[in-house]
Amino acid sequence: SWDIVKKEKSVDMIHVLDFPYNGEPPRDRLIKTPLTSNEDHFVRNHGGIPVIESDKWFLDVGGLVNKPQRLRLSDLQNESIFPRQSAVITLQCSGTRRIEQIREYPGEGDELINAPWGEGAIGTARYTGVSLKKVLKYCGGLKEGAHDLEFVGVDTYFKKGEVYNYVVSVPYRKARVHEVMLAWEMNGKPLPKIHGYPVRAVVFGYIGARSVKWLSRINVISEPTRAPVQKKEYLYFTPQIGKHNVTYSSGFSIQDMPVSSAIMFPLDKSVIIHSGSITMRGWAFSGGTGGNWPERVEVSTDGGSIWYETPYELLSKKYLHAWRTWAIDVPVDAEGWLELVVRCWDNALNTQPTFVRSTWNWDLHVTSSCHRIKVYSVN
Ligand code: MTE
Ligand code: MO
Repeated sequence: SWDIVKKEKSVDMIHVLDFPYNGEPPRDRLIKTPLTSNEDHFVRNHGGIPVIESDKWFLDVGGLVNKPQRLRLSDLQNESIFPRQSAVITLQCSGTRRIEQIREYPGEGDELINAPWGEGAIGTARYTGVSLKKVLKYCGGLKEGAHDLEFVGVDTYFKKGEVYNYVVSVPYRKARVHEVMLAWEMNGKPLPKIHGYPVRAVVFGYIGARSVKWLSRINVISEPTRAPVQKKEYLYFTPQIGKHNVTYSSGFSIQDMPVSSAIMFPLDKSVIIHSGSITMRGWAFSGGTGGNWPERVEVSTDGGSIWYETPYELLSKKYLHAWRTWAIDVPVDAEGWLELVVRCWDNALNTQPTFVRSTWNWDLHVTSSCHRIKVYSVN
């Protein structure tokens, strides 16, 4: 798999885990362009990188559908059967900014699973493929009791001595509104191997974990899958839960990504020599179903007393399921250590928790509190 990493990813990716390979791009570069290049897009893997030949690949669609089908890539790409779907989508791992929760309290989770992500486990690309709803229609529609869609990846991973396939599910209502795509193109190029070649699911506005790469099978089922990734991972626990008292059923399955944001420039702990204003840059994103968007991004240089609204955005709101990158020159008189903060409001007036500790949870998911860094100001 290192050959694939070397070929498909930028040389200066930050390796969050070496095996399974997990990487995020350098902070300052990620937000320079509204669309993330394939080379710079973060990678999150649970196991190895399968190498699949596209002409040998097929997708089985079964379970609670009237006419189960085996589809090849050429079937999915046949536009007389399936119209194309193309959309600009931000994928965000639920582990983004986990490092802040680790600093607060490391928890006792499985470190192979709990990669110590910074602010770069997020990326935005144009994906092209077909809407899963059309594929299910082609399979004769759903049978009575159909409620969830189970996605099976061909990759395997090890946990506590057992071998599993990567399997998760999403509710059918997500596909009903055309927010699940079976994608074979990323930014106009065939999906890179590391991102799921030849076909992956892309689930808009959900945590990245549901967007299964190297897709091999879709089962229509009556309730969320019992597969371990669904039942034992990506659960949201109360702050009282830890390894000593965890019952997996007490956590709920994380699906929608809430509003969040991050400062990508300047870097934490840097010294800034300036003459009255400093530049801040970063991203803001709001997931969910039906499309929420970052409506307002505000920054503070005093830990969150006075806020300044960022004046411009680099990616238009016409992309309902994409992030917004922002930049601002904020006035600064003070010398010495400053606490820079960002917070975002989405169109539904959701905003971010104030501190990391407000939403600390045992598996260290969804660090969506206001992002805070410290810089030393020399005026
Ligand atoms: N699909 C498979 N088959 N195996 C995986 O390990 N990881 C998931 C998801 N799909 C995973 C997967 C997680 S947790 C995330 S965040 C996204 O893929 C990351 O997608 P990317 O690597 O293309 O950025
Ligand atoms: Mo993830």
